[in-house]
Amino acid sequence: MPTHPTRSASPLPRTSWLRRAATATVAAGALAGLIAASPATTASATPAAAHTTASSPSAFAAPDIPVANVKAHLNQLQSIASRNGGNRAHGRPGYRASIDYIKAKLDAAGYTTTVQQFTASGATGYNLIADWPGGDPQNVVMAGAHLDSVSAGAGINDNGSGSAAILESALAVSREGLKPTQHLRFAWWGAEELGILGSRHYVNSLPSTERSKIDAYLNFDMVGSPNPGYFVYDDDRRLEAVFKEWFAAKGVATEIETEGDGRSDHASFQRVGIPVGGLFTGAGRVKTAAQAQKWGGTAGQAFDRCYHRSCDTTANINDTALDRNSDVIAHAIWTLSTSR
Ligand code: DTR
Ligand code: CA
Ligand code: ZN
Ligand code: ZN
Repeated sequence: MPTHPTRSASPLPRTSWLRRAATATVAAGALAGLIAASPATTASATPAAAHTTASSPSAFAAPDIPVANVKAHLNQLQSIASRNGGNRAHGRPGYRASIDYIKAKLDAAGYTTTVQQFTASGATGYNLIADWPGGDPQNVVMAGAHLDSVSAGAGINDNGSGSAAILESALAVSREGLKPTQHLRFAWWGAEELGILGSRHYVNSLPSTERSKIDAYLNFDMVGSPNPGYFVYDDDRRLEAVFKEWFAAKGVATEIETEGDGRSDHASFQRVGIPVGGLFTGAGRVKTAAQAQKWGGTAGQAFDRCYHRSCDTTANINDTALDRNSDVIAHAIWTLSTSR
């Protein structure tokens, strides 16, 4: 993997033109190492005439994300698992069907989608990359979630929740006709449960000139845990603040995420110096009495007692946590992609 110049912990300053002086001009959506999985793999459509621009005040106010829409995606992922042996794991038909579901929604919404193939544990894996046409290709804001489940179950909280939340934000960008100043890119990763392999393949396949254009990668892995906590990644102060300030304005306490350093797809980006942020509502760790005091729920019980189990179904979701996190994800995407 080419060495990548170490980057500062927080995004480079506005005058990052120097960072790219030698950058070859590569269209944001043309990513090295992308292989069309099928003739219909790459599709694009001209988005509806956009009426929201970065200069208009509304560009800074993300819309409310209807949690019912997010749950409808989870219902679809549950049905996919039920029709495909009970899971959506890497290498299994349920995973490819999950990719196809999300890709169809994005193609219809005007995204330029690409399915990136890779091989892991002897099986073909797939990453889905979706670029929102427009924005400065030299300044990319990414949001991602792994789409694969463990083989034990449907993986609705882990990580249908993150996948559905960013999908609904991407669809809201289209509905609103957002014209961000930065280029917006979304990603759904394969084989995270095998060791963060899909996102690792994506980053390894990116030339360093493409990596240097990514100003931020936001990761959402488990954002609807049934006994939720509100944890914010603290890897980058600017990105952390975007989430924390939104929650504070809503009167929701947050804690720094400590369970997951290196345990999800943000690690693939962090290791090459790209600023990362994200949210987490908890997995197998037990909620303390102090945490139950501020967040509600049950002390002495795991944040998600169905973590990596067959009971991780649509019944394993806290709607309030899913709603709040879907809304703050949209807020972060709006804020970070219209900030120049
Ligand atoms: N690696 C995730 C679950 C996970 C556990 N701790 C954290 C912290 C932050 C993000 C994710 C996680 C998985 O099993 O998919
Ligand atoms: Ca909402
Ligand atoms: Zn997992
Ligand atoms: Zn996960």
